[in-house]
Amino acid sequence: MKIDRIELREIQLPLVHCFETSFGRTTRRRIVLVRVESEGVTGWGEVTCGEGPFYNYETPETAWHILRDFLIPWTLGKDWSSVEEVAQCFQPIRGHNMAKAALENALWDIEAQRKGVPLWKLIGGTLEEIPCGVSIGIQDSVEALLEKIQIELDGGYQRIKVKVKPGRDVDVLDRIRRQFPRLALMADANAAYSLSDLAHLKLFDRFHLMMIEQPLGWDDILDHAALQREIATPICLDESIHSAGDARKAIAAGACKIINIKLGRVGGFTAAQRVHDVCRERKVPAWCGGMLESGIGRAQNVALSTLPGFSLPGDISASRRYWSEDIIEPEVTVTSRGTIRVPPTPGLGYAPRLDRIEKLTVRRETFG
Ligand code: OSB
Ligand code: MG
Repeated sequence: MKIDRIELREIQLPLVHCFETSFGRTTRRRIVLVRVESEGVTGWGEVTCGEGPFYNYETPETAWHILRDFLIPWTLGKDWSSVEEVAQCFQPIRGHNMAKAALENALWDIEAQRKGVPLWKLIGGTLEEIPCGVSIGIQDSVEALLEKIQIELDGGYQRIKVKVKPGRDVDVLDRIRRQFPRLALMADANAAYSLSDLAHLKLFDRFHLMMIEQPLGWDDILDHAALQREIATPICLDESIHSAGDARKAIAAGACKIINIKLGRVGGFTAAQRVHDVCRERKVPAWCGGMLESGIGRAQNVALSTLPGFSLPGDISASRRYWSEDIIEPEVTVTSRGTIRVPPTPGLGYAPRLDRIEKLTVRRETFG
């Protein structure tokens, strides 16, 4: 696989509804796209970081820098024997997994097209219809949240995740449980608590949540293990898991019973497969997380979710929950059963819309 040309673009895309978590509110996404040309085949990848260094330390600027000054010069013009070999070459860079993932995933797209197989099959996927849940941001009022939950349930989604933070947690969950006693419900804290909140976090047990996601420090494992010993609600780690090694250590320490796998956070499909394998060998359920992706990242999440260990509904929902118009054709749609049927066509299975991408582009740089 010879890499002939790479293009970086930043697009700006307003969200249909703003999205609020314990670390802030997003109204418009700044997304860096990577487009790779290799022997006549074009592949796309998406940098999934937030606008600011709050979910993790990456930003569109740091990703652009790492891609332009390191990852692109290291790969351009060379003939690679496999995508895994490229992933291996990225190893010496500490972190910056979302920058790495964007380029690596574009190469997986190319590889799938070249072999004439769907991307999801190439990475070892088996599920042809994947279960979907939604992640609902913090709302201005509990009434607004309850209304949103009802809308998503009417849409067929199989589980509801709500964002919580200190001061907006137990009372909110109590109201949800009163109205929806049997709802498949979970809460995501995005690292908003600490072990000193132990007594308070124990109160969550009464709501019979499927899990609580990342209650403690963004890079912590040990405190989560201490917390898991004290609460019945399964802990799911998101921010803390950057690699298969992290997953192995977190599970061994008893820090979580479930893992959220995000392509960007772990550095691309190669690493995501390894995290998946660690979970599967240890019978720890995994699911695919989301980062408010545009269609390109979203379509790659769909592919990842077909691996057999993704046994719980992911945060992968329809394009129209995020964008008035997505940048892929067809858009990602969800059935009335709350599932996505994966495309049978070779490659990504969703075509990037060049006209729309061009209109949304605010910055561009070409290499090679
Ligand atoms: O913690 O899962 C998270 C969005 C941005 C940053 C972090 C998270 C999220 C979500 C939204 O929960 C998932 C999605 O709908 O894409
Ligand atoms: Mg999360």
